[in-house]
Amino acid sequence: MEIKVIKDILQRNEFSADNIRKLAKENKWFLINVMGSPGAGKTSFIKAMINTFKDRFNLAVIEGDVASTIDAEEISKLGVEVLQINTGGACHLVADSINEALLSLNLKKATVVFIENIGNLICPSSFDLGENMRVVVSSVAEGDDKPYKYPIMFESSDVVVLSKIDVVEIIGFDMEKYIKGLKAIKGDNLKLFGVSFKTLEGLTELESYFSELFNSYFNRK
Ligand SMILES: Nc1nc2c(ncn2[C@@H]2O[C@H](COP(=O)(O)OP(=O)(O)OP(=O)(O)O)[C@@H](O)[C@H]2O)c(=O)[nH]1
Ligand SMILES: [Mg+2]
Ligand SMILES: [Zn+2]
Repeated sequence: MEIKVIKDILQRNEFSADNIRKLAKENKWFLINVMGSPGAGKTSFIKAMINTFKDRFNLAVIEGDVASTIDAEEISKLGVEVLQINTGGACHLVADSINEALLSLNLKKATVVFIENIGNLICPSSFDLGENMRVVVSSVAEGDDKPYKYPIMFESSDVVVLSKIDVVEIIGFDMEKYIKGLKAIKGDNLKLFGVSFKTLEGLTELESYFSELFNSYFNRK
C-alpha cells in the first residue's frame, strides 16, 4: 500500500511566502518581521517607529500574540491600521496568516507593514513570511549571552535592536561580550542599534537608518 505524506509544512509555508512577496512587490509594500523574546521591546520598537514615521509614510501593523489584543489596542491608539492575529498556542507566525491579514487590512499602495511576531527566540526565524527585512529586538535584561545561545535568530536577522540600554549597569550586562558574540555570527554585516525606549537614548540613529531605508525603497529624496 502506498503511504501518502502531507506536504512538508515548511514547503507549504514557502509557497505562501512567495505569494506575499508577489503581492508586496505589486503594491510596493515594505514588510518588516519583528522578532524577539517575550517582553524584549518589540511593541515598544514598533510604537517608536510609528511616532517617527506616521506623518511621512503609510503604516500598518500586524500583531501576533498567542492570546489577547493588548498590543493591538496600544498600537491602535496611535492612529495606525492594525490587525491582531491570535495563534491560540502556536509559538510563531506562518505565511498563510500573514497572507490573510494583508488581504483583510485593505492597505494603500506604498505602505510599511510592521509584523510583530510571537515572543520567542527560536522558531519564528524558521518561518519565511515573505518579508523585506527581519529585525530582532534583543534586550539587555535577557543577558549578554543571547547571541551565543540563540545564534540562528541573530543570523537570520538583518538588524539587531538592543533595547533597555538604560539598565546595562543594573543587569551587569557585558557589552563587549555581547558584540563579540554577534560579530562571530554576522561578521561585517552586523547592524546593531543600542537603544532605550524609556530614556530615548540611541533612537536618533535607529530612526535615521530606517528613514534612509524607507526613502530609498519608496524613491523619495
Ligand atoms: N527600561 C526599559 N524598559 C523598556 C524598554 N523597552 C521596553 N521596555 C519595557 O519592557 C516591557 C515589555 O516591552 P514590550 O515593548 O511590550 O515588549 P514585547 O517584546 O512587545 O513583549 P511581548 O509582546 O509580550 O512579547 C514594557 O513594560 C516596556 O515598557 C527600554 O528600552 N527600557
Ligand atoms: Mg508586544
Ligand atoms: Zn513555533
